[in-house]
Amino acid sequence: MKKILTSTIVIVALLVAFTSCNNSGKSSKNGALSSNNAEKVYVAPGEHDSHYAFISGGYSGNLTVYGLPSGRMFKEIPVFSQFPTNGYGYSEESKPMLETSYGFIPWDDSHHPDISQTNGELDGRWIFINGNNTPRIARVGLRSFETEEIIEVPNSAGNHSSSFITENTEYVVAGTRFSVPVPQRDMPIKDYKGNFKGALTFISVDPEHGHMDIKFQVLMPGFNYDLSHPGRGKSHGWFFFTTYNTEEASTLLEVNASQNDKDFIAAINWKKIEEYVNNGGGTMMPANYAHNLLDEATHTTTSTMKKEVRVINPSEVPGAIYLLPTPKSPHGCDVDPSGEYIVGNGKLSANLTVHSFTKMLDAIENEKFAGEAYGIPILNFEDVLAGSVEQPGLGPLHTEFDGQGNAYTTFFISSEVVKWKLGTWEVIDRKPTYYSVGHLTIPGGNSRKPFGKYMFAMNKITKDRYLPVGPEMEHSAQLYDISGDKMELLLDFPTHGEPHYAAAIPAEIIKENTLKFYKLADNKHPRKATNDDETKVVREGKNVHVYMTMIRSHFSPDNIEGVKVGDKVFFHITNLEQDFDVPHGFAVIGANNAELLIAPGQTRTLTWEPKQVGVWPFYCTDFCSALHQEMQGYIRVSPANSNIPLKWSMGEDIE
Ligand code: K7E
Ligand code: CUA
Repeated sequence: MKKILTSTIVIVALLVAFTSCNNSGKSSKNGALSSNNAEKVYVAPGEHDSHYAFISGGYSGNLTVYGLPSGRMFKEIPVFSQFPTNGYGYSEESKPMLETSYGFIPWDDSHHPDISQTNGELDGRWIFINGNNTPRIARVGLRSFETEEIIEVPNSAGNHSSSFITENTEYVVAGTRFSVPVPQRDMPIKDYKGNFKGALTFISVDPEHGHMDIKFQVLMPGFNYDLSHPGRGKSHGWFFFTTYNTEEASTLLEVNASQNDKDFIAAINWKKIEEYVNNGGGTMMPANYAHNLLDEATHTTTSTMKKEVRVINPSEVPGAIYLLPTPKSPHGCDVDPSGEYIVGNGKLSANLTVHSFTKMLDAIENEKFAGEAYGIPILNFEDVLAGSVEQPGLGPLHTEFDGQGNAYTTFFISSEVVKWKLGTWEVIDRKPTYYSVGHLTIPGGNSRKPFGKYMFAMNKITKDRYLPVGPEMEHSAQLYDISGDKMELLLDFPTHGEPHYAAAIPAEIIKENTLKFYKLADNKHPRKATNDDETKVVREGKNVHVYMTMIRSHFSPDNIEGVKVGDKVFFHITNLEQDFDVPHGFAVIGANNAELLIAPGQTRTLTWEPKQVGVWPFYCTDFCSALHQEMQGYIRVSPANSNIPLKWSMGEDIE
């Protein structure tokens, strides 16, 4: 009896010890409920977050900007989708950005943002992101936070293993998820096997301006190229792509593409191919793809159709391409900061496979091949295996690194993030995610220098995490503190669209360089008006061009007459403000597009086709001053056959 009592007392004492530990707030047991964790994400009013997070918008086609650790959304940057909020894709200056070989495409599905690098470290100049559906790569400037360039990717379909960049931003790489006939042609679907091709596209990036140009495409066997990452450090010069459907099935892929015990990671020595191309190698093939570029001085995008692309068949460059067997339908293809380890996240595999770059080079040198696929050497699984993490969880998708020798892998099916050690492959920690996690991001986690303080997981299913808002919820992200041995859940925050991947970066790398306004003196827009003397209305046949200015709190001109039904009116409006964060808006009744939100110093054009006779108002849409409501004007529309002369004024009546 006494013995039992004693042990009970010991247990109670232990429990008390644990509880008091909890009360001190040091234990992770209370999770996000502990006040200590609340402090870790609290950014006081007026204070700034320590990191930017750029989260892909998935089927919104855009890119959102968040602060960490607060989880506050600062901006949605329109990229592939029209954005009525500011007129992107509606204004005449921005419409060419959405031109493609299929015509004007106002939408896409964006997955993987990646920040430019210098020497393998994030330099914060640009962020690249892929359009998955109509294959495109976009470059967003991180001075203006605007989409500056989009290049279409020919011979591609489902541009998914994109847009990852090499460690000096030499290339942004785009791989096709769906293999297709190259060139496209009318052929039976059942003849897929052996006839379809998977294009891996290397797009060079001009080091000064970031301008993109397709350097070459490698026409690989007709597998699905799912994800990719560049080598870095010792493996710089190589690029790695996961594949699935090495069965080359064209129907019921959930069964037919899950037959092979192992698919491949394709290792591409792009340096070697680049050298071959620089010496005139490869074949120019007819193609049709758009290259859309924003001119900073005119604020205007021009779209050019390119007519050929350089293609390479793997057999042309011996020693440049190898296949690493990887179980089982791998999704993420992640390279650690040292460049030695290549993680293949086999969706259907019990273990997580890690390949060794050094072993791969050895096997290549000793020509230890297990066979070949379409002439591409296949290495032996055992020869390239660095190790595997045994039974870490179910449904691994993506891995990132903290720069301290640890890797963090998401598991979709078991809804968790698992932390494990590179080299020993032991599992160190696991934390649940809510629910069904896809990608995860560590600031710089996709570079040689991760800033391993935070990690956030982007989840596919939100369910009960927020107040219900009908059958569809915004997706949810979860922020963890990873500075200790164990991960600590700090915060849930909603995201927009479907964030697949995100890129995050310490704020100081970007924030000092951001643009406050466009300098009027540098404005080279051909239809600008930089003072009231330059305002005018000009008729060119049925087209009426209005050269207008806006400043707190009026438009000039604000009365216009002489426009007729059947005319096409172009409002070219320059915002004369030279101050941070003073945009004005412009909207006119019955316009079949959207408003314009015009940044200080910028010129934007809205097209309006008046269909009804009358006197129609236009107004500023952004509450810009105490007299914002007074910022309005009228345009008189007369019958098509009228001879009311074209006149305009501001501050006096039209006589
Ligand atoms: Cu959603 Cu990177 Cu497109 Cu995985 S991908 S989740
Ligand atoms: Cu300008 Cu409101």
